[in-house]
Amino acid sequence: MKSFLYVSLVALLAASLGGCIVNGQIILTESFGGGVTTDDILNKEVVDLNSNSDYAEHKDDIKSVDAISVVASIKNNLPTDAKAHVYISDDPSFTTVEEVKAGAELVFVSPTIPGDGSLLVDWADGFMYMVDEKPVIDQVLGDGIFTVYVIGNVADFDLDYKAEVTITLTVGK
Ligand SMILES: [Ca+2]
Repeated sequence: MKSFLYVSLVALLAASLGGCIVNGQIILTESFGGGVTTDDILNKEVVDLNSNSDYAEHKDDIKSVDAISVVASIKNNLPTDAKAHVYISDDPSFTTVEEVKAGAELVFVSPTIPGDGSLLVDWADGFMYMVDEKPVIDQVLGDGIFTVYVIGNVADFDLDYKAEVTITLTVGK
């Protein structure tokens, strides 16, 4: 009985030590060069998380997606107040607002950007504007490749944006 207990404790200790070595949290940061997006010429960007070596190395060992936050700087080039709506999709072919709304998934809605003004979404509260994390989580757990579309919530929009998304993952075997 005693030796059995000893063996069990050793096994447990080995398992927890092993856990310390192979489990951990990693933080992926992806920048969106962005640029100007208008109702006439939509800006879109294909993201491939595999270009991040931490993601490529651990993508098969992801245990959970723990947090998603966004830092963004957005300038409104028109006099009308607007919000930026960020959509993602596996389909990189959309070129109109109608196609994006119909075929992509809305994940982020910015606060109002005043007409002819600008807005900064900082790291501390960027997560609050994620309206749906699931499509992003699905991409992270999937192939890591998706297209980001940014549109305005008004008929005529002209937004100049730059953004960075931070995704915190727990990985382990
Ligand atoms: Ca994908």
